[in-house]
Amino acid sequence: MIIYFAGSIRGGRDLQTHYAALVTHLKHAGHVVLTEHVASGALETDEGDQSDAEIYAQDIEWLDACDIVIAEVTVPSLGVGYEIGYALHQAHKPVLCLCQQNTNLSAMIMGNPHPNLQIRFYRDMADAQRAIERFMN
Ligand code: 6IA
Repeated sequence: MIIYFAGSIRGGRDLQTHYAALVTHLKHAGHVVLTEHVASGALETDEGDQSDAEIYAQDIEWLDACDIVIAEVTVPSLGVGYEIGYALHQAHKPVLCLCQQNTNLSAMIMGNPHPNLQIRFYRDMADAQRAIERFMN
């Protein structure tokens, strides 16, 4: 599968190691992850050379091209929220939101009844990986 992985960048990088573990898991399972940079440990110091307009255009192109979106939504991020809305309502892609247990997740995600949206709260990485497998099946 071609996967768009979404995770907080300017919203905060507290869970970067979780993003990296999830992206590694997806790649080991044979999937293509279009957005590997979201999991990069170097992003805090080096955002790269792209302008914001170029980043936006590239990400929209990838959202249109992917098979599914997997979003780690524990750390609130305007960009991730926008991507989820775009994926569901414009690109018509299935979206899995993964969230650590005991997170006060936004009502705009929790309350969205869209049939292509699944939200799963996880205890640990193994639990998150099981949620991904169930979503893909
Ligand atoms: O509002 P945030 O920055 O937290 O939004 C994060 C989300 O927006 C991620 O899921 C990304 O898909 C997207 N996004 C935000 N910034 C970038 C970015 N910056 N590059 C690609 N996607 C981004 C520069 C990164 C660098 C490696 C060139």
